[in-house]
Formats: sequence, C-alpha cells, structure tokens
Amino acid sequence: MNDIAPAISPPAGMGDKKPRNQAVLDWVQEVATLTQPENVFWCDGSDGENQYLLEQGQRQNIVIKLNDQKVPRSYLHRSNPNDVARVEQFTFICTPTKEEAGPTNHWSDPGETYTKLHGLLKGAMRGRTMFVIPYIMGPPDSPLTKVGFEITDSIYVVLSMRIMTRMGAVAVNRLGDNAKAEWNRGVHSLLDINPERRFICHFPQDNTIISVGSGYGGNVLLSKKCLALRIGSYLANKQGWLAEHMLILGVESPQGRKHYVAAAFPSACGKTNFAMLIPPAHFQGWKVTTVGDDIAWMQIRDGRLYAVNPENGYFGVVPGTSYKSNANAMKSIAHDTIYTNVALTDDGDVWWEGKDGPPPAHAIDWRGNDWTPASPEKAAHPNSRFATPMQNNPVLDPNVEKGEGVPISAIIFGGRRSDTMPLVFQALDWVHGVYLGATMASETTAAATGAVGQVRRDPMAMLPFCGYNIGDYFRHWIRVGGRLENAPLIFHVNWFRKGEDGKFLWPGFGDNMRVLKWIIDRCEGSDAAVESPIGWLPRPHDLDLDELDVPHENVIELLGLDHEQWKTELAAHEKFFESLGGVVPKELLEQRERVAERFKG
Ligand code: OXD
Ligand code: MN
Repeated sequence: MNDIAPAISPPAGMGDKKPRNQAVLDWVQEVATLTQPENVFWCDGSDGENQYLLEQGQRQNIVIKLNDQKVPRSYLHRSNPNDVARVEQFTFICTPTKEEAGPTNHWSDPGETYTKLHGLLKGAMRGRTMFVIPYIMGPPDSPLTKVGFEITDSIYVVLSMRIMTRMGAVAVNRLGDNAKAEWNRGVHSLLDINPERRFICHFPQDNTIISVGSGYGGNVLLSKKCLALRIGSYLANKQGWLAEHMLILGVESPQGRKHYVAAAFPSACGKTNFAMLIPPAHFQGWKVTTVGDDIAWMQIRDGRLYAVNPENGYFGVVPGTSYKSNANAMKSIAHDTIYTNVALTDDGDVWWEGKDGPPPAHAIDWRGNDWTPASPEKAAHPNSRFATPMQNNPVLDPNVEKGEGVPISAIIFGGRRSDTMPLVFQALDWVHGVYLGATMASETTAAATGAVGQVRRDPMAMLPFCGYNIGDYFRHWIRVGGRLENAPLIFHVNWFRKGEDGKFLWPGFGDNMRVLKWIIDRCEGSDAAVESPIGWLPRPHDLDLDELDVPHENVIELLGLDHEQWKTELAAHEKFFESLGGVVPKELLEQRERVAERFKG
C-alpha cells in the first residue's frame, strides 16, 4: 500500500479556494517555491472534496474501502512498516536557546534546523500535489481557539485532518484578512519515508512546525501533538492558560448533579476508555459523557479552571477495543472511520487482537501479508489506530462545543504501575498535586518507538509533549494554582497494580466508576478518607464496592502502602529531579522532603 502518490488533477471548481489573508498566501507561495509541487490544492473541508479525495486515495492505493455492510463509509490504510509510531528521538524543540527547551526535550538550533529542513524539502513535492489545510483547534466560538494551516503532500493526512479538526471555511473566516493575526504554520512532507530523514521540528517562537519523512498520525497530523500540545504548551505558558495531555469527562449523578474531570495518563494507558466509561449495573442512573479523549486546553475564569477539547475526533489505539472493554468506542468506530494498520478480513471487515468473537480463519495482516490464527505475528500492529469523528460517540457531552469550556472539579494523574501506587489517593493541596503530576511514572507502551514495559517518569504525561523547559512548566502550574480561588482537587490513580501472582488486582474499565464516584464525593465535601504520608487515601469501606467481584484482600492490597516500595519510589523521585539539572522549583523539592518526613513520623 502507498503513502506517496503522484499528483491528482481535481475537476474545475475544486481545490481552488484560496484564503484572502496575504500572510497565508505568501507563506504557501514560499513553500511551493521550495518544494516544487506539480499543483496546489486549497482544501475547503467540504463533503464533495472529501468524497473526491477518498476516490483518489482508493485509486492510488492509499486507502482501501471497507465493506459498507460491515463498517459503513470506512477505510483502511497501511503505513510503511518502518513508520508506525511517534519518534521521540527525532522530535525537536528549536527554541533560540537550549535552556528554553529544557532538559527533557531534544533541542536543535533554529537557524541550522531551518537550513537542514529546507535542504530536505527542496524539490520534495515534485510530481506531487501540495495540499493546504486550514483548520481550527477548539470550538468555533472559544477565546482559546487557535487557527492553523497545514501544508502536506499526503492525501491520508488531509482525510485524517478532516476527522481530527474543524477544517475549511471555519478557519479561513476566523483568521480573516489581518496579515498580523496569530496562526500556526505547519509543513509536512513524506519525502521518501526514510527513518534517516525523519524529523519532527517545532519552532515555538515562530509558531511553526516542520515534519518530514513520516506518514504516522502522531508525527504528521500537526494539529494534535505538535500544535495542541508542544506549541500549545509554549503559548499557554506565555499567555496564562494550560495545554495538557488530558481527557475531559462529565459525570452526572442520578440526582442530576454534574461534575467535569480532566485526567492525564501517558499514551496508551486507557484515556479513551476512561473518557467513554460505562458505569457497572450497580451504578444505575449515573452517566459518564466525553468532552475529549486526549487533549485539554484550560483557562481561568471566575477563579475556576474551564476546559475545552481542541480536537474534533479521536485517534485511538485499536487493539484491545471490544464491546466488553469499551462498547462506546466500538460504536464510535463502527462507521465513518479511518483505520490504520489493522488486519483486513476476506469479507472486507477489519480485525484486531482483542476484538469480540473468534479470530478470522484468514486475513491480510497490517503489513499486507496473509495471516491465519496460526501465524506467529500479530494481525494488527500493537499501535494500530482509528481516526473517528467525535460526533460518532454515543456519549458525547452536550457541552463539547461550548466556547467557554466546562468547569473542572478534579484533575487526575495516573500511570501504568505494577506496584507501589495505590488504586487512588488525593493530594493534600494544589502544590502537592503538582508534585504528584511532576513525579508520575508509567511503564512504556507501543505508542512510541523504543522498549516497552519500562518505568519512566512522565510528568503530567507531558514528557514527549511539553514544548518548553519542564522546570518552567512546573512553575507555570504552581502559578496557575495561585490564581484559582476554586481550584480543582487533584488525585492520582493506578488501574494497573498487580498481585504477587502477576495478575491485575483491579478489573478496571467500567469498574473505574467506583473510583470516580469517590473522587466526586470528595469534590462534594465527603470526609470518607484517611490522611496518609502520600495524601488522602480511601479505606475499603469508603469505596462503593457493591456487586464487585474482587476479593477483599485484593482491595486491601490495592489501597495499601508498601513502605519499602515507597522508599524506592521517593529515591526515584529524587533521582529524577536531580536528572533535570536544577530546574525543578524548590516548592516541589520541598514536597518530596515532606512526604519522606511523613513516612518517618
Ligand atoms: C496519542 C499518544 O496518540 O499519546 O495520543 O501517543
Ligand atoms: Mn495522547
């Protein structure tokens, strides 16, 4: 299957809607002069355009149409096998000084990097069509919303951006014709999809992104990780708001009381599942609704934090998704979806490990090879993905388009930890909560290239996504707390703790509602908790565990503190802070000492 494709020749009246903004026109001209495309296609995001590009995509073997009876209006794309995940080692923050990028980012000099990238882009789109995608991040009438333009030579990127962002006239109109208005410039070229010429570079001071050599979503849908998180966090620090790697969900009690919660988990730790949680039968009348599954932009209003989801769709991990694990995700991806790197069945359906029902007797795997259940390889890549519009979600929150955002009652940090971390606990105050976020860690997954299963510190799940110095980022968080009269309460959760037999102690999925309920109760003033050295912990009877099929001793273990493990954990926090080379605010260093003191006392 292809990523790279020759130029298309659109019919008259298509691909010719140039915006009026002179700054955009000049920039597109500049990039065209450099990359030398056969033609320029100005996207307007319309249905007709999408249909045309889907047809061209099929003709050029970039997407395969799936069986309309099985998955209506949906397509499969297979990426180059060398290009299946984000590439953190080739992701750069190109601030004028290395200090601005800080100790957790790969930095490169902006001048040298522009020169190198321009060299790679020279003539790179010869014989190809250059698409110009106008889009906005955020609801159309939100003060937080940002305009972006992405140039790309990939039809797959255009098709995916139409799902993941609000694309077309809405962006052109919002930008208007003020040549000085703020907007993000994104340039993407597949080049020859060679890992040796793969660079994802951010120039925050110029509000510019250049991504070359990859076709994988996280590297090339420049709206998402690049703009909404890396450039977004840089702008948020300057402009006094927060751009976070967080889902946003609403939870409504049977009495109609509603809270919104934002939660940060590292990649592939179940954010989409949590954001679409289906409460167990025992929680009849409780409703969970999704505002966003990956990114939250939050601003302060009236002393409270309000969040919007800047995206328009979900780009989620497919394997493991089933009616049993996440029926709402299954319904969301049952139509109008682009799948990447899953298996294709003989009847034109998609299949992946963990899907309901038996595996197909024969399929074509994600590499395009014959596959049977006896094959040693996986049929779907572990990081295979769906891109689906949020409107497909049966539990989409009614306030998702609200420009001012939704008020956040609680912030949750969490990671994938086999030991040490209890099921849930609450920070003693905001700065302690920032410390919990700053020291959170998780076992690595397939969402990024590299070893899987190693514990790595991932502050606020932003390690790969913070577009500036992590010490300044922590300081920004502390400062934001100081401006909040009604700050969200902060919690830490861990769905992944294992017993001595190596099995998960907690069932997760819908039963996470039991933890969410305790969190909401705490937000409403419940005193069902005990103070511990690490913060407020529920006792087993503080959680609603009715009709839960988990032995009581597991619950005790899930809520327990193993002092030896915590000694190791606190030493790891110290080592992590030290590894950041003196940028960590003293408030957080003090927090670590206080936890250590509380363990002694
Ligand atoms: C994602 C990620 O794709 O975090 O959301 O990697
Ligand atoms: Mn993510």
